[in-house]
Amino acid sequence: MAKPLTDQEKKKQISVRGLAGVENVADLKTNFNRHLHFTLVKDRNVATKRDYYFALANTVRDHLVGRWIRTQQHYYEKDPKRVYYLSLEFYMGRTLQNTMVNLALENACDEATYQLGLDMEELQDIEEDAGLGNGGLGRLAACFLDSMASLGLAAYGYGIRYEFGIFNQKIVNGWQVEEADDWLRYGNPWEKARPEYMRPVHFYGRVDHTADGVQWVDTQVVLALPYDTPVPGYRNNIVNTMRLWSAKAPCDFNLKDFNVGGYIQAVLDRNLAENISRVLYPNDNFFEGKELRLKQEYFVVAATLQDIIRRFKASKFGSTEYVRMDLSTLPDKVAIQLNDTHPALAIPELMRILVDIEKLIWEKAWDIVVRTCAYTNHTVLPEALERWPVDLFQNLLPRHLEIIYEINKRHLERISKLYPGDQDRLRRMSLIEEGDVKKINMAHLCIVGSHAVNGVARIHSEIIKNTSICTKKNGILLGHFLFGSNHTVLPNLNFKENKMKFAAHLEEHYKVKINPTPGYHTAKMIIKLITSIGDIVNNDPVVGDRLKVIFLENYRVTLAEKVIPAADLSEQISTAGTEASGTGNMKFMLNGALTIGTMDGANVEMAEEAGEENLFIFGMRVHDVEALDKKGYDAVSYYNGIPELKQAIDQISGGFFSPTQPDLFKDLVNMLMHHDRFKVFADYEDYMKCQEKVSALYKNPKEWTKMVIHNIAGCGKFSSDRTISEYAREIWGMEPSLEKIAAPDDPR
Ligand code: D6G
Repeated sequence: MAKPLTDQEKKKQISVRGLAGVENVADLKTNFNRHLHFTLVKDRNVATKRDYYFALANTVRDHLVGRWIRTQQHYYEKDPKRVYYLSLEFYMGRTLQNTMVNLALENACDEATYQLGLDMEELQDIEEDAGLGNGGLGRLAACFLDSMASLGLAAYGYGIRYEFGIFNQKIVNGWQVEEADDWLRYGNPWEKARPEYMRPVHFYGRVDHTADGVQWVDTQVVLALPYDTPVPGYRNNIVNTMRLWSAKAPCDFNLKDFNVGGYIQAVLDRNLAENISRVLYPNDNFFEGKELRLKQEYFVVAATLQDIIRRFKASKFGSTEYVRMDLSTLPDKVAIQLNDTHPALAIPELMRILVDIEKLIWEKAWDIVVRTCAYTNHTVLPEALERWPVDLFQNLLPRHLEIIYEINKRHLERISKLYPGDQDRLRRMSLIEEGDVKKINMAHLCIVGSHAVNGVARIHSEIIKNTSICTKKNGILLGHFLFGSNHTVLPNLNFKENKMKFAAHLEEHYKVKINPTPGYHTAKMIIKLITSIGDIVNNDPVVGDRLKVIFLENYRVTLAEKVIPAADLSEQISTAGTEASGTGNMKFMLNGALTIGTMDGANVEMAEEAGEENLFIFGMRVHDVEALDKKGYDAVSYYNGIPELKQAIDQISGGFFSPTQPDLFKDLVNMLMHHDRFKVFADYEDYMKCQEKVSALYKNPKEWTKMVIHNIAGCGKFSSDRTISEYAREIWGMEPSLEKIAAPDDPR
């Protein structure tokens, strides 16, 4: 408990806190004590700080409940078009502060906790981050949910309630070690389980083609149990829903043999079915073709589509005779946004529902699917693109494979009509890639099955454009982040290596195998290199206190909130054409850091908005990179031609930073010299020159500040509210609104 303040300190604090609302404060205190007593079953003699956090969280949550129910009633009443944001990741971070801010309760809660002798910030720090994402893609989904609620859209986030989110990173002797992120250990005050809305999801089995139509039979069933989390809009009384599915084994799971040994084993095996929602794959921009991941992707899609159709049929509009007959008006009332290809199975699954279950003819069903679905592409890196082996599909989702083949057949027929004899084009655009292992290209499936495809920054869309791809530039929650709330977007610093320990933990306890493989070896070595350079630089008497090299352990939403506002210079230095957008770049810009960066991703538009002269731009443009590719990139010639570069590389490979293991970084240097896809040496000289400019300007605070002001002033465009307004109008056919709905009576 915080030390009580003196009267004088108290007076000062109250005047700083301003108008907390005396009545509100008294109610909050009463409710806080009520929750401590009735919900947590504690008194103040035995309550821990965590109990106080839970009491506060529950007190604040009470203010959401009426708004949440009201909003959902309002949607049933008005029956607007609904948008469903399907994502394998929602990186929400913490919820308490954001909720208090959006409900305008922050000052009153601060005062109430203060009067109770508690320190609100200290309590807020107890909340676990909901780390159900790797970085940008997941954080974007979280920002979007918030903006959709603030803009009054009838929106739903649908995903998976992973029991373990992104691992906790520990640095031990300079190396990364992972720890399981047991974020639900103490319970989650923000979610509400809804076992009454449980849905079956089928796997495996075989397909029967009968006179009555197609049937997928002999399947294994796993139940999807929804947990609802409220998503409040900014002071508009709207509370939308994020529904995350958790896997539950059915009661009769594996209970075929009724002898005792069989029974015990069957109960123990329930874990296997429930593994589906056990853990978030820590893959950022990297595709790992594991069956468990494919199960996760189908699990979320199958459960969500059942829910969407159930809600559509229950709506005023959907329950009319005509609509019940053929679902052809679904796209008028439902928009489904696919966050990358991860939920791409929504396309064949919706086809299966419409054709096999609702008995629509193929053409009609296909028209509904395409008009309902839209797809956002997040990366051009080939190693990130999802390409599932056909064999895996054949076994796990045999009916979906048939449907994908049929989609492809019709797609290729169309192309051959448009481009007769163009075999190469057919091969390029096919959903099925031939080769040693036949694979399904999920990006192609999404493009064919959607009415809108968008990239996340202008330059990114230009790179991926070939069909009807448009741009919806990424955005971030501006106001919220400036207030220091949890709605930050992570810069691209995800450290995914050495998952050995975590993998072993999962294997031992849950028989889940994840592959902690060499894909991340390089990144792991880079972390070790950074910490090793830190060891040398930070102990150098000549350098002294002027420079410290620190690798920030366990970078996550809450740490980003501390680091970003403190930074002067933001390094956004991806080789042009490799970073789709980035969102950390925007966040630094908003918080007064200047950017040193390449003309890549959203940097391009940041330079446009703030004026190119107000950023430190260096390096190759996309066309330079392409030209260099044609010519052939030769790292060795840069190494030989630039003495400082040569010295740095020689020090790394010669053991200057790893005296006890001189060869430690040899492989890393070898990669840079001979297999560097990112061609970083080609940008080196220009980067160093640009850093000289940064240093010179830093000595001139007046000029520096002027640049900062231009940057902050140019940030408006990077708001996720702006992004969502564009999605709503141009893709979903919905109109954003800043109107409030009526407030309910808050708890007294
Ligand atoms: C949320 C809020 C609750 C609502 C429930 C089901 O838990 O008030 O009743 O969702 O909403 P639908 O799935 O029926 O729209």
